[in-house]
Amino acid sequence: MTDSLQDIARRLVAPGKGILAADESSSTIKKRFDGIALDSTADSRRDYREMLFSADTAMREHISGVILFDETIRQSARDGRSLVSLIEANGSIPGIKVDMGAKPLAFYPGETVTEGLDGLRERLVEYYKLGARFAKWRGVITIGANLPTPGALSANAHALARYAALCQENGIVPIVEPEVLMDNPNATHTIETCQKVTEATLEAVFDELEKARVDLTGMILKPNMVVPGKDSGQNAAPSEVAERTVAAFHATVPTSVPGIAFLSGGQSDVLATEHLSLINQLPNRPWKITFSYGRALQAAALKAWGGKPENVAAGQDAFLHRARMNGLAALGEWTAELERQAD
Ligand code: 5MM
Repeated sequence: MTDSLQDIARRLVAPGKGILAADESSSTIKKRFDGIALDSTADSRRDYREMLFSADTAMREHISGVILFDETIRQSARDGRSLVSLIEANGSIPGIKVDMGAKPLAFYPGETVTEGLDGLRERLVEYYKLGARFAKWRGVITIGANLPTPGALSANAHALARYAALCQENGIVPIVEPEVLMDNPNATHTIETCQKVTEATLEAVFDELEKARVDLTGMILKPNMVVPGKDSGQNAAPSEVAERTVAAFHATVPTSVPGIAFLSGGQSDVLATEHLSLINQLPNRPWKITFSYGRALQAAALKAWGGKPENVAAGQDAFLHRARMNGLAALGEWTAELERQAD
């Protein structure tokens, strides 16, 4: 029997679990590999992802789903098994990034709209056959002088809603990711501005989702946390980040949405964990709240692996630690003491 959208969405936000965002496009993974002086080739990308997906304890206990890039969903491990089957063998759900990236929005200098709707229905049919049961689309919102504009907010929200409807039509759970950037060039905005823009963004997104007749019970929201811009000079207390983030959701996110899975957005890995844990200690949370981190789950593992076959176990240990810490944070049970115990 095929799982319903609601079953898949519920599994993605199961207690103590979250999503591994491993959907870096070719240019992004090249940047990450440059950091460890490793050439980005189809084989090195495969080796890296194989190292992560075959970290059995981390995957089985803490990773509910993995977001893949088009190349990765078609790749096989060194022993010939598909990378999709490695993920499934650990009880985790394969997912796929289906957007084609954020492109300049005509007549809106400094703003983008995410492309990829043309031909999406056919691509979703193929991805389903390849094993994907959920998908991801990221819209990017930039804060700056007079930005974001209502026009860019509405264009990105509309695209997210059309994507989400196509996913559900094809039995795939949409992860709806409207990211208000914290690390764009000259990100001097305050945490107050981030909260205002995050609320305006989520309001526009849910308005368009409703118009597109998307079933909110069969989707996951992947938002940013409410944090100051990286160049703001503001140091927000973790408790303030948690409170403002949840306040933004109360103002905008319908309670029929089953789950919220954060992006990390350029926060340090430990801070992203601490924020998530504090959020999960606040009262009155009608949604399951967890992680869908890319950098914050992978940075330490990538460094420990360093592109060397002899370091696979070290890379997997580092990944297990972050997955475990974030699994605790998803339950509101992370502590600095537990974080240190791994050192
Ligand atoms: C893993 O990074 C994802 C893909 O980015 P590109 O398309 O630019 O290569 C990205 O969409 C990611 O899934 C989310 O932003 C969350 O990742 P972070 O690193 O912000 O947690």
